[in-house]
Amino acid sequence: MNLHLTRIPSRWSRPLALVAVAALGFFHLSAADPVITNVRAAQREGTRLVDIDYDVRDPDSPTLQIAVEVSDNNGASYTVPAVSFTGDVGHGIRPGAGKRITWDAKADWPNQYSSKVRFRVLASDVWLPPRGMVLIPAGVFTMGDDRVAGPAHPVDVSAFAIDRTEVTAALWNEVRTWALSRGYDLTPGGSLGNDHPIHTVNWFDVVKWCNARSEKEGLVPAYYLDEAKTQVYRAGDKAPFVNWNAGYRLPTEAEWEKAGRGGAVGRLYPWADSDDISDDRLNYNNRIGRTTPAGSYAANGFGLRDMAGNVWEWCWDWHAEYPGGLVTDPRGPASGSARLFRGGSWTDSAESCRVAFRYAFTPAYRNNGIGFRTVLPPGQP
Ligand SMILES: [Ca+2]
Ligand SMILES: [Ca+2]
Repeated sequence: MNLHLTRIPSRWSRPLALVAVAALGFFHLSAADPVITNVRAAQREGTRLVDIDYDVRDPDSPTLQIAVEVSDNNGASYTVPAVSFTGDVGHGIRPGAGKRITWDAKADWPNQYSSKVRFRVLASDVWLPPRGMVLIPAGVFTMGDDRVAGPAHPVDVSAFAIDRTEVTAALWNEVRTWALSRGYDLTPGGSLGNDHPIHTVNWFDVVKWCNARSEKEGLVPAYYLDEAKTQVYRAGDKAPFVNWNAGYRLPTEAEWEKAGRGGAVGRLYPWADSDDISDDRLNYNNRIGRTTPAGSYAANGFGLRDMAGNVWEWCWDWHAEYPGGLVTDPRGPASGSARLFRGGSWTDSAESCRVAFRYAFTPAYRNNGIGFRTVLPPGQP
């Protein structure tokens, strides 16, 4: 543990802080814990920025979650409201030496000075989904509903993360802008504004966009033109090959329905307390006559919004009849003529918004009632 005291330049009328140091920590879970060593901290001269250096090793985890906590009482408690960190902190940090985090103390802790500041760096190898996504636990659920689209049958689904809301126009545009100069052909789509869901995007558009989102974030893309998965799918209308344990992709129909049910059993809609529908639960049936901003209605049991209504959501699968018995991670048939979408839209009836309701159309179809959300397999940095 090192301690550095830094004299603040005189132009600072209320000198900030100082200092330093250290610590380590961990949480962990997989076979080998991450271990943090060699933590050093120093205030950058003439500024209220603090550089926190550390090394972290973990032989069996490609990436880690790193957090920092700040104490102003020599480590008795770590309660300084510090959030303005940049550098090797947060999600997807690769183990290694010479990591650096910078804390903007001016932003978080203005006009403070203390000689009792300590930093604690924490590492976890438990995978957590990125901001805006929810981790859906592995396990069996009952897919289908004999009242809607049956037969109801047990499906075992591996864990996955899924977007809390439909993909918004803002996110669509951010990724599309990045992607257009990198070999992607992506439609502008349509929307009523940045916080509304993107719509008027066909199945090919959204699959390519998933790849663009992955590449933009440094993830391995999910969709390829070739079976060897060397040629990333970026343009044209294809039925791509899939790396199921890579970056962003569409949910399978089973993943979508499991997410949509929110952990509830035997319900018609994504809410657990009733089989009734009402205008305050979702945007449907032309009650409003347009999309609403993504996430305008209450979340289901998994914290997901608009799983019923607003816009339909494309899924991976070609349409086919359900099998009868237990299936594990079903992905639909290898070929077909129509791709599924789920959940109903702002213009559709209550029946279409039931969580087991299935609808499918040619993948080239675009409509102002169809959008999507993405999933991400666990373990992706
Ligand atoms: Ca580990
Ligand atoms: Ca929806």
